[in-house]
Amino acid sequence: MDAVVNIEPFSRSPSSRPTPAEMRDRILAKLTYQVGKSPAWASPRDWFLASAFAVRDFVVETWLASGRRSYASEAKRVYYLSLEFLIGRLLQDAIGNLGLAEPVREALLMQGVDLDALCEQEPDAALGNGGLGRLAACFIESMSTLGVNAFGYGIRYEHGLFRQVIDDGVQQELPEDWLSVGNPWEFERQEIAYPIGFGGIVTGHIQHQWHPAERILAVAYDTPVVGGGGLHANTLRLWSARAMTPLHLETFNRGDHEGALRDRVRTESVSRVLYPGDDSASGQELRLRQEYFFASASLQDLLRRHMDQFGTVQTLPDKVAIQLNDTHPAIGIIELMRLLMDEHGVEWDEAWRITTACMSYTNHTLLPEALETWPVPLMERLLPRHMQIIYLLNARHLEHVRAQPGANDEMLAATSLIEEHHGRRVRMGHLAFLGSHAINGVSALHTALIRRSIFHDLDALYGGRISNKTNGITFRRWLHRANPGLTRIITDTIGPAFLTDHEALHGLTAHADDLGLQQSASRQRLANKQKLARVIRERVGITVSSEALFDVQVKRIHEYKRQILNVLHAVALYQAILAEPGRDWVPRVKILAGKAAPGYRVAKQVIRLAHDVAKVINADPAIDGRLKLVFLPNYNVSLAEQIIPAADLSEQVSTAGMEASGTGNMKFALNGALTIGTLDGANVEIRDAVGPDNIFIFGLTAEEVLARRWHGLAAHDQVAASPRLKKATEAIRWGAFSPGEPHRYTSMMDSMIERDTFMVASDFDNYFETQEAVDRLWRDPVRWWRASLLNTAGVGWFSSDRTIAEYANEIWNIPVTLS
Ligand code: 26V
Repeated sequence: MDAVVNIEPFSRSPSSRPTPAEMRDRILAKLTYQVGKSPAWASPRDWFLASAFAVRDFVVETWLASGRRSYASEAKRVYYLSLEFLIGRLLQDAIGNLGLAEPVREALLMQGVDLDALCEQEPDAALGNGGLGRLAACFIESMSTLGVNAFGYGIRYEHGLFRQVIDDGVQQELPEDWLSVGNPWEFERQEIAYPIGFGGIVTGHIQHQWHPAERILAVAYDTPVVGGGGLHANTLRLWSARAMTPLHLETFNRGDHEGALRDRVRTESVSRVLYPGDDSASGQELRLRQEYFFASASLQDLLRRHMDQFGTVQTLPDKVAIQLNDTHPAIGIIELMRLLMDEHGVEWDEAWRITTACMSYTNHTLLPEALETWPVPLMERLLPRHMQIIYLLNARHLEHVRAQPGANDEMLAATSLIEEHHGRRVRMGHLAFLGSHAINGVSALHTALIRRSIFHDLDALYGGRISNKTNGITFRRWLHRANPGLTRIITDTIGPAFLTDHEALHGLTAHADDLGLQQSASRQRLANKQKLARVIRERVGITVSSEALFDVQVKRIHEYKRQILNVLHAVALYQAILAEPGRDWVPRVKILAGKAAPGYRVAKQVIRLAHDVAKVINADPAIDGRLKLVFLPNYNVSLAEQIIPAADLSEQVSTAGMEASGTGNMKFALNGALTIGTLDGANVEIRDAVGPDNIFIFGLTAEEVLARRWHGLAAHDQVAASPRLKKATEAIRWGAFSPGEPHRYTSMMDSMIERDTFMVASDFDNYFETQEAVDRLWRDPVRWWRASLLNTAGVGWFSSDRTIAEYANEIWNIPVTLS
């Protein structure tokens, strides 16, 4: 097996680098005294825990020193508020960032333990749904790398994103239990706990007082996150809900044993599970409770820290930058106002100045169904004081709107914090905009679109706040660790500078025609593909050839991401091969993975269709292995780390204008996969970075999508004009892939043709032809591998270090220079 962690971009000073023997002693001490096992009886999990504890000691040294430095320097701190942190496994990351790979590997070898196998023991921390949560994880690691003093604030969900099991093509959701093996990375901080109120009444007129009917405790759990180079570590502080009183003793003594615990169970449900939707604002009260719970705890915590050190709230904007990751923590704007006014006696205007100077907000979606709004009655019941503040804020804001030349009712309705159309609801996006001095989109196109659409009117009123911050990914996880082989090859070609300076990857451009390098890269890809082929065989029992083109689409299942386009291509290609079996077809393995939100019926149908189509194609002897379709269940961060380095082709085919950025697209390109994609999200910037000849762009542009929506969406003409599309959709429609239930997909196909909301029919032919262009390039390995190397060389800019430097310099007012 390949070494998972064999690249040491960062060398520790010799005095702080343990020898393998010292490392072994440290691990054995942890095994003995912390895990309580002797080596002879230790299970792989015990070894994992012992190693994690031993590595953690180094992390903690950096962490405590960072904390001391941060305090002494009085430097401004960033607070990144996110309901999701999709951090995945941490051991490899910590080892790699600390530069401890060799001593740890050798130490374990001395005990006959393989580090790579041991890393597999770690549960994948899935405290997030998808892109938004993974971005937060990359960001906190980059902030540590750049030495930006930061806290990530979120919720310590007892159960992360559900485990996906596929039963005969049907997705089942099983609870996830990442904490059951024990979490060696976290420190419980019983003493750091804040009361969080809900409900009740408000008294007072000038000085208001909220008397919540219910109070629960938010208890801190800290995880240190060490940056690349091991010089700085930040804190990921996750809040856990705890009842104020653990047990109602009187009830218990009366013999009502369950009743005695009822309150506690209810209270603690706030941090029990992550919401598994990534598509629609769930109207559930529990989610609003989660949002307020973590926003309030975080703000109380950062205010206390500031007061302890500086003694006055006046200086808050000089010392504190609060980044809202989407609108989920936007109630924090009102909570900060409440704390400043009701608890610190600050006047409204001053409180508003402080709040807006501290807050900034990132928008991650344009999808109307994902734009959060909360029913006014619910907010009034749960957060009565906050609702008062919202009304007052809205009154002042609408006064400003009315003062505009040409102000009218339409303008007032569009910009009000309260939506009046579908029952009265609070618009969290508007609130986040009003309460922030900076608002950003996550790719150039997305930012242009939010300026034009959802924030058009607010931008006109409060201009100059919107800017773009194109997303990024941490190369340490997504290249150095996930693809050590390629990392080694790049190092051998251009030296190690790129390991710490992402722009140095450009140096690879000059070597793109080097046949020796091309061959090394292709050999490495083959090895990665062989590894993935083994995973595929083990998990789903399908045998695939590593020589075939690996065509990969992995992401949440969503109509706008158009996995259906990919499945339709599989069907059309299948039919084409059957029609001309003698042709020299390029062998392809299509690999799909991703979870559907449990309540998202169409997304689950797409998964089922992929399985039905796969069953037929994979078993057809006439195809002779030239086309395979594989759906890998339970996609998560660690599976992504195995899949992405093995991809030849990256599918980024969302309907133009709908994918805010995408970050998987960056991971694939960095690892040398070529992209087939639409001009959507960051694909646009990836095309500019790698050059139009090294990416396969197809489909309608965002402008054209808009125009077509305007002209109506029926796709009869497209289907009639495309024999290929007609044949593929008809086959699915009449049950060729679901003979036991022939009409399983009839309405799905009909709706695509009657109202092609996602432009699948419109884009299909162009997509199919572009896939043919992919095949042509594949037949020319010298050109293919040149393009692949140019992808890796071109995407250095998509490092999250660059993204964080932009946030720091342009939003947080924290000067940061990249190496
Ligand atoms: C909304 C909701 C609604 C309630 C249930 C839970 C839930 C969870 C998430 C969301 C918003 C999803 C927004 C999101 O994930 N956007 C993605 O953000 C990525 C990072 O910026 C970006 O690359 C993706 O294009 C974008 O879809």
